[in-house]
Amino acid sequence: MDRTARIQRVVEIQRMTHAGVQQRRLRRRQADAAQQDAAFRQPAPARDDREEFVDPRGAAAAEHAAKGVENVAAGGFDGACRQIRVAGAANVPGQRPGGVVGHCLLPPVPMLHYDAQAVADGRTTVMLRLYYAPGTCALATHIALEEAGAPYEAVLVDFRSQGQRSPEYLAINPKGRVPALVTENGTLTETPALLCFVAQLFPQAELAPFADPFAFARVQEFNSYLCSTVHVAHAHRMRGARWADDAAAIEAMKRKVPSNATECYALIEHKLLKGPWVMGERYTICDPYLFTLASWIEGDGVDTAKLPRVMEHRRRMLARPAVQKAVSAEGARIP
Ligand SMILES: N[C@@H](CCC(=O)N[C@@H](CS)C(=O)NCC(=O)O)C(=O)O
Repeated sequence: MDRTARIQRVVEIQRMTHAGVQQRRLRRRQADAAQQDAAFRQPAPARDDREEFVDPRGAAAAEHAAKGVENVAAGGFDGACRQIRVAGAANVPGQRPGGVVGHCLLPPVPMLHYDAQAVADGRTTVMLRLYYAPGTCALATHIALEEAGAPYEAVLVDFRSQGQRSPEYLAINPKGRVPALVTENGTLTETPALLCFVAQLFPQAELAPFADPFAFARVQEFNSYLCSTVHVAHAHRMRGARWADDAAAIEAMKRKVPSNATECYALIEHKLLKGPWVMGERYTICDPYLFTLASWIEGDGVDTAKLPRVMEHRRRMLARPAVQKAVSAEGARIP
């Protein structure tokens, strides 16, 4: 065997070993996912208002399982070489199957495999599942999933019947809130975390500047502000009972919403929103989040005439196909 042949043989052995490890990891993850899937696909109680919790794909999935159709997954993160490949070109326009579509500059993350074509064909149930209620903060993640071309399904949680507090939903998200994102590795909550997860999982969509620690910290800074301050200021309008039992105190908190929200949006208008997108020239995961929370400001009693840049950002967002798709899928009303 000459030197070239020997090198080729070594490379081939390494490739096969790597593939074997990947296969075993994949099977383990699929078993975990199937277990979790089975738990929340339990039939809903015989109550009409709980029907939203019956996963529409449940029947199809059960049918596939009965036929022994295996989940097919062949793309995703390659933790070792820190590259991201796609199995099918379906969610990455212009990319050939198996092509490297991006580089993950962060430490290797657990492998996650999604085959958009297999999902589309119904050969697999391996996908992301977003629990949402229309027009809530879950819209931000919904938009990000659309922007990323992610294989996902959106499952409605019916707030009118207090679905977020039903035992079925609490089994998925014990916080009793939306959004919740069910992944192969477990269920994630908290919008900034979900947005970051989507951006990292689909790096080809370039939804966050992962390569630049400072720029990425700015993204986190902005989204943390929306989550911990802006959203909370808004929540005092309808969810005052979280903080007080006394009716007068709840009313007092409600009265404070317009001034608190106005203060938050003045800061965004004058200091934080760089334009045209939140972080400047590049669209990031800050944009769907701002868009979502800013769709509440009229209801919060904020004078939108004083926020021309925030309003322009909202219009700019509405022109994006991904935003239109998520908004119309939810039937969300954007003023
Ligand atoms: N910090 C959480 C907040 C989640 C949250 O409060 N969601 C609201 C909708 S915008 C909700 O589910 N409310 C239901 C309730 O309070 O019962 C996040 O950013 O994801």
